[in-house]
Amino acid sequence: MRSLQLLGVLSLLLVAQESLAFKAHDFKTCSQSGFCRRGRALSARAKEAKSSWKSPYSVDPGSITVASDRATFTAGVKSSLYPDIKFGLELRVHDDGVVRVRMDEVGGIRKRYDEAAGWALIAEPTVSKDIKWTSGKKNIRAVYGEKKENEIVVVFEPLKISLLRNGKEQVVLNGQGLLHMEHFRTKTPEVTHTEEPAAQEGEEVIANSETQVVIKAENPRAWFEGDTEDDWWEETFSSWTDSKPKGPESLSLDISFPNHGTIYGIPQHATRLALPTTTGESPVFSDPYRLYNADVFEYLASSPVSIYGSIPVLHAHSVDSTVGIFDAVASETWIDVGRASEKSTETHWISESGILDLFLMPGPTPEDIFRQYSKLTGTPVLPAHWSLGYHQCRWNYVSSDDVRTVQKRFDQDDIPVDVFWLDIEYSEDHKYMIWDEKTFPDPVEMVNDVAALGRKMVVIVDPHLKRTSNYPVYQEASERGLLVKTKSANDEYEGWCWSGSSSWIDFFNPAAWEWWKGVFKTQKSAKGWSWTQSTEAVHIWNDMNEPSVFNGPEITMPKDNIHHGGWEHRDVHNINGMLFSNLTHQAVAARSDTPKRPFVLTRAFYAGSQRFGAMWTGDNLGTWEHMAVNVKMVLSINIAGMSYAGSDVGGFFGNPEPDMLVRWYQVGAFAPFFRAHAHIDTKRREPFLYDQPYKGMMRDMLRLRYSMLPVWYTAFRETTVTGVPVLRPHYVMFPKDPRGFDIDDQYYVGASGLLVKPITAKDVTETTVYLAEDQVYYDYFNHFAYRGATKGKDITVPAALHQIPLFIRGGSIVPTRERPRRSSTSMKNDPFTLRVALGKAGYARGDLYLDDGETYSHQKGQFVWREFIAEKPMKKGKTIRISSKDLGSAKPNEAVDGVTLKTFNPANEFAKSIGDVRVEKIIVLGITTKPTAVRIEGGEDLIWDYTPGVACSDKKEGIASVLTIKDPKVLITKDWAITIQW
Ligand code: NBV
Repeated sequence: MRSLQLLGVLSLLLVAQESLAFKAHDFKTCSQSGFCRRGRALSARAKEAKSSWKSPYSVDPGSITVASDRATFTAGVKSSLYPDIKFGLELRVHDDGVVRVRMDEVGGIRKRYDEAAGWALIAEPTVSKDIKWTSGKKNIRAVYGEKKENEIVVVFEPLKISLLRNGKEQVVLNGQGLLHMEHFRTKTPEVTHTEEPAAQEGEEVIANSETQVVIKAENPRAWFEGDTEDDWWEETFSSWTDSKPKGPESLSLDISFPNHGTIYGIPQHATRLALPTTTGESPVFSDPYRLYNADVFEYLASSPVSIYGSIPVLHAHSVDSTVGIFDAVASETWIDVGRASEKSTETHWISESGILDLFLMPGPTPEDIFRQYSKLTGTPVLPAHWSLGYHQCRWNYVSSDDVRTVQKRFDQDDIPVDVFWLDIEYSEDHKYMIWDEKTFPDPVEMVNDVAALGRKMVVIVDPHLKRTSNYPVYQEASERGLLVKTKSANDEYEGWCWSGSSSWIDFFNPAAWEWWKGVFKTQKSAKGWSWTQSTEAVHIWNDMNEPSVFNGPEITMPKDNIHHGGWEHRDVHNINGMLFSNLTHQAVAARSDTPKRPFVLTRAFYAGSQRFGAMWTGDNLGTWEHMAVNVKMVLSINIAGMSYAGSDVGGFFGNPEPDMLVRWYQVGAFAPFFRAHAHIDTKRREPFLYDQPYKGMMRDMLRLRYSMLPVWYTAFRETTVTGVPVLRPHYVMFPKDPRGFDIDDQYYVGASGLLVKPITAKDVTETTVYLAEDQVYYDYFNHFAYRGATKGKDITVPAALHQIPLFIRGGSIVPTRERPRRSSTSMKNDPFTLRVALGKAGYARGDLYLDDGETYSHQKGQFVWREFIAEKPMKKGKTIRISSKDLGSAKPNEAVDGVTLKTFNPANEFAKSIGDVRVEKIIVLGITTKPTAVRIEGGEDLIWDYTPGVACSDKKEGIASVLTIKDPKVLITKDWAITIQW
């Protein structure tokens, strides 16, 4: 009986996978997507027409109205092609210099979707108080900024919008005349789809890919719109037909960066961090980058094809300027990237629907862009501390005893782990939250057994609900009318997914929100079904939320499905997945009396998703190229605001050889989110299953990660305040160094000074690492001091299988906790080690942030935030002073996560709870000669030893001198100073 059921499950899996298997023809290319084809054709006509091309759009100067806030103006816009159609343009300058440009059709026969920004933004931005628009005959302009360095100019005819800094163009909209907002229209009788069209006099037959359309031969708009009503009213792809009841409504816009040769962003694509071109002489990719959240089976390792998530944010970068744009659009969008010259980039954005709602971020540095972008869409949430540990997942741990055994094996081998995960097979018939009693007869006890050792569980909850009367979650959603509807707007949409015939909750419907929160309550509730077979140690994994629909067009929902408010799925597609993780995050937070920080992993995401948890790069392959591109993808998602990211360690598909798995643990240990995961068909590959030396190498990497949890947590603190990402690529660290612009295989971890280059190729024994500055860099493990150069320098470093190239930048102090433990929770009272990596001038600094790691008490001032400084005190002779002081009091409002404290009490309850925690060791790298004494300032002499070697100020390279202070007798929460004397 059991085996028959198992066979059933397996055959369902096979069928599902068969229908999912990546074949290029499962997903549209630009030429198969009507509006993208139209957009590219428009740009081709413009190119061909060269200088005679003129945008038909212009501002009506008489219509300009400056609002009472003085920062906003509105104006009427017309297209000479359609004199009767009215468009409205609105520009406003925010208090941080960001310019918001909105354009919509006015008084049209329908309304364009205008709510994308509403879901992405944290609040309505405040406008600048010192803007003065000056309107002339040809343009309207405003000069602003602290030094009046910024200028925004709107030229009336043809419409062109430019953002300048110090007179230099930074961002130009419609400079190439590709702006086109297709207005709503009624299907005209002469446009008919016929099987065998007969041409009448004055008409010709034009064939497009799928249909044949008869149109009037003389079409004065053809120079701009093309000759055919190409897929205006209906579109077919493979066996699907999109009914397109609203007709054409796409939006095309060229956005140029005349002084920026490199661009980054618009994740998610499997490609380099610095985006390769898609147009021009010899484009790297022939299709534009696509943003259309999609479950792409076995995605390619180098491709502009859209995958699970979309963040329409782009950075344009050059040695003297970084600017950014955020295009708040939720519909399918394609972006062409071309280089006008080595130092100038042209992009062309083509979206299927929605208004134009574009934010121009003036920079001028990458850090400014992060600040400006996170002021709009929020900073990442501070994760629970335990969630920065190691996560062990596979599809699937098959029973509660399996989970217990895996936990035991980790402990037997002293391998640290914090979280065990359950994939879809825990559930009965894929009815999520309903345990399969045969295999998980005692779920609460199982979770308690895991929690008893200080660990958590993450359980998958997919968005597809099995349509069956014995699934209360579906039943309630259906009865309350909370499900996405078909195009008729009356019937529940039914699609096929893991649970067979399924429906999807419409999270655009506010009525779904409270109900979903109720579902996650662990106590019985009178209001509806709740997950009583769960505990507060259970956190949630939201997969398949693109949404993935096995039998849908492009493995997702039909675009003409209807959401709350009557919007079509096409209008909201890229936001849909974010709402699922948003509400799950809220639901998990709301289930406990003392709210605890939820952990929610999402596969689909949008701008703003950083507020709700972590993402991962989906179903990667166990190949070296996927390992390499996943590092770049995690960097890309970091600079787009979502720091909490990682990829499946080991590769989801395939059975990695042990050496590959070791390298993958190195990649994972230096990703913000560190989870091993594997497909159901793969062999088990938990680290304890391997022979030496591999097992030891993986354990070492895991222990290294755990020792560095203070670094990760401190880096996350910073991103919750500044938005500067946890992983920082070279252009972020050294924006003026062009040699670093293309580097995406090495990066820095927060402001810690750690520089890492994970090895992502087989049989490597050494590698080159680029040092962008004249500074000393110490090998983390053997203390070899390398010396960079002002113009940058490549160094060759050892990188055998057990080694990950990891360096401390001179000038940094890195706090770690080095006692091997079985999980992060057992480290709460562990002592710290400080690595003081003296910079070339003999100075170093670092910081450390700690709190209880799981509640929100840090927002009420329950935290410890310390600054460590090593310096030569002036006029005090030959001394180095290493000190620790409280940072929270200095910057209470900048401490963490939306804290608005006026004062901060360094002796708060949390600080007291770790009052005994010591610094157990201080390692000082690069002092010049052997000291004569090391003592606590104003106190006793300390025990130390010294190995001579290269000093921080030396030009020569070699093993650095190391001073080890064994038990400095200082506490982590207290102020102290230690002097090293000669
Ligand atoms: O739930 C099963 C898998 C999951 O393991 C994986 O991580 C997700 O990305 N899921 C996709 C569905 C099917 C994959 C073939």
